[in-house]
Amino acid sequence: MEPFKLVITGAFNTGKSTFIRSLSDINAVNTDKATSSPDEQRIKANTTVAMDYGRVRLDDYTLQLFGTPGQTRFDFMRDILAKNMDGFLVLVDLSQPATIDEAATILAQFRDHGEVPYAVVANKSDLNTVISQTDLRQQLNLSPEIHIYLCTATDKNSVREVVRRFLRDAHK
Ligand SMILES: Nc1nc2c(ncn2[C@@H]2O[C@H](COP(=O)(O)OP(=O)(O)O)[C@@H](O)[C@H]2O)c(=O)[nH]1
Ligand SMILES: [Mg+2]
Repeated sequence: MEPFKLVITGAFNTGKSTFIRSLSDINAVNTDKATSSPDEQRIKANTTVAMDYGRVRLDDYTLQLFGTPGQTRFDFMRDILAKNMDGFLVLVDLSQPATIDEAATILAQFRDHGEVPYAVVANKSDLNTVISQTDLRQQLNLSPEIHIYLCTATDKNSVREVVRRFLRDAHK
């Protein structure tokens, strides 16, 4: 079977690079550089500037994983990475409401790339959440058939389970 091209997107610091690192069978390719703005430096020292890349065999699938940069100034990379994708996951952090506004923008951008399966991943489920899944669904204006999966990207099993469920739900 052809590899399934899965794009992992979402706002700055939602856990995209971690998600790919946890899932990939190969050493994930990472393009993190030192963060440049003081606002970002307060949050983390490094940030993805071009892409993350990983690859994984999962059940009957071979997945190629592409992670996008989070900051809006790298928006153009999202369009490049979205070309010919077979599906995408948008990560949000329910303890950081701003990541949801950003997810709405990203969803709009990715939907323009054609009809492929997608889902929302509520990452960092080990942290306190300030927003409920119901509010998340409402804020993103998600139709009922779009799934929201809870995830802890630092936990390999959690990430594998999310992707398994996504593939299963996408191919129903
Ligand atoms: N507590 C917790 N921290 C996480 C989780 N996923 C990622 N992180 C942390 O969040 C920070 C940002 O992760 P990173 O993968 O660089 O985010 P990216 O900007 O979306 O690529 C890092 O410090 C990660 O260790 C999670 O599920 N739980
Ligand atoms: Mg990153």
